[in-house]
Amino acid sequence: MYGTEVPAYTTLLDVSHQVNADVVARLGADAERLGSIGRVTAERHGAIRVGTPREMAQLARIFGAMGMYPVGFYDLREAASSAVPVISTAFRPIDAEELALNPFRVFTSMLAPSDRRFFSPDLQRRLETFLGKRELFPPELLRLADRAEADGGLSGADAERFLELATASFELSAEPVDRAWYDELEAVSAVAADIGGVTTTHINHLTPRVLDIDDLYARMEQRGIRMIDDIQGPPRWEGPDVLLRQTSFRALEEPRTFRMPDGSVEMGSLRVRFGEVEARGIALTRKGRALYDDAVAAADERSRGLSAAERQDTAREVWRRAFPTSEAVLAAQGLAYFTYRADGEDVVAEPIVYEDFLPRSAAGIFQSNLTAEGSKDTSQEGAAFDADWMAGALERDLHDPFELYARQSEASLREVAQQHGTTPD
Ligand code: OOG
Ligand code: NI
Repeated sequence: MYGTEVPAYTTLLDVSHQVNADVVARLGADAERLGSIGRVTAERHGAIRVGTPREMAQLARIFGAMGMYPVGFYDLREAASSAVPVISTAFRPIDAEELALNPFRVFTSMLAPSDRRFFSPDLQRRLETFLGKRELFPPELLRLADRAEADGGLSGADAERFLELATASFELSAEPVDRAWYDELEAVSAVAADIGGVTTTHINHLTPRVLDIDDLYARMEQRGIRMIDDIQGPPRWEGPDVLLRQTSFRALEEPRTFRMPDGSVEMGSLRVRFGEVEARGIALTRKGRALYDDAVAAADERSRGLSAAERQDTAREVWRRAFPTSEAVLAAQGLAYFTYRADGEDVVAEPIVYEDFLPRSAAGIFQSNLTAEGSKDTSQEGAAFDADWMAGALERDLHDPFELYARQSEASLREVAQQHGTTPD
């Protein structure tokens, strides 16, 4: 569906597959250290944006039917240079075997109309009225979702129906867009208009995973596709890949119909949807993450006014000073998560791949479709939202990514200890 709606996505998939095949040809088994080529080829994340806690809770039921649960809390309103009026979580499988079968995550954002930095009380009221009237997901879909989750699956015909209704809910609607309402919201924030300016939701992007994101970036530019200025996240360097590196191409113009203030219908276009690609590295512990956040801040500080190439060089220097250049030292210093397995008398460490997102990259990715900066009143306080609030809105547990990685690592250690007839300390 998404490839039909956004043909450039199909190009991105083609180039991703070429890049991955070349890396495997070049590096052999080493290329698969952070995931089998089968998994990496199938792997995607998507992004969906909704307007209300009720819509978020409904999405949680639909993803729950597919074994995908909310993990992590991201506040994109805080990103210094690129704030967007949303708070987010990501739906994904939470155990390693499930992830191997279904390597799919959906970054899911909810609009925050109560945030005074973006919305006046009057606009908040009209926005909430508009959102309160729309129905994104048909009751039949939600009923099937609940049954799937309760029973651990659906019969063939019901499963087909569930997929049909779910897919249709995320299709770009042909309904005319109210021009005046959309424009009013867009003056505040393009993301607010994308979410609250229309009566439906849609896939915002789908993101394949590549094994060499620098190569992909260069190949897309060679094809004449304009990418955003930077690859977000850590620089390319000789040490281990950690967390997440992401980049995207700019949102493309898509034809849409508009209802004008005089009641007439006109053809026009919107730039909302784009293509993103990512490379994944090792999950960092809280201690490793603190090191990462400090390194990002230091690289930023030293990069002001520099070109994209110079920024990468600067970040690389900062990284060399901050991060160990081997997995073994990452493990020894408790900076990253590993699983362990017994190999004869030896214990072998294998990196745990980072399955989540980074608020700063996410804010940067949101900018891919912000053609114009909206207006934001920085003298105002933001409304308080946190992980507990999100769990309440979703009416289910919100998993902490650090805890999930730590549990996986500890479980593997217990198994090794059992095989060696000792108990771990
Ligand atoms: C989500 C942006 C965040 C990522 O990969 O960090 C994201 C959006 O644009 O709705 O997808
Ligand atoms: Ni994304």
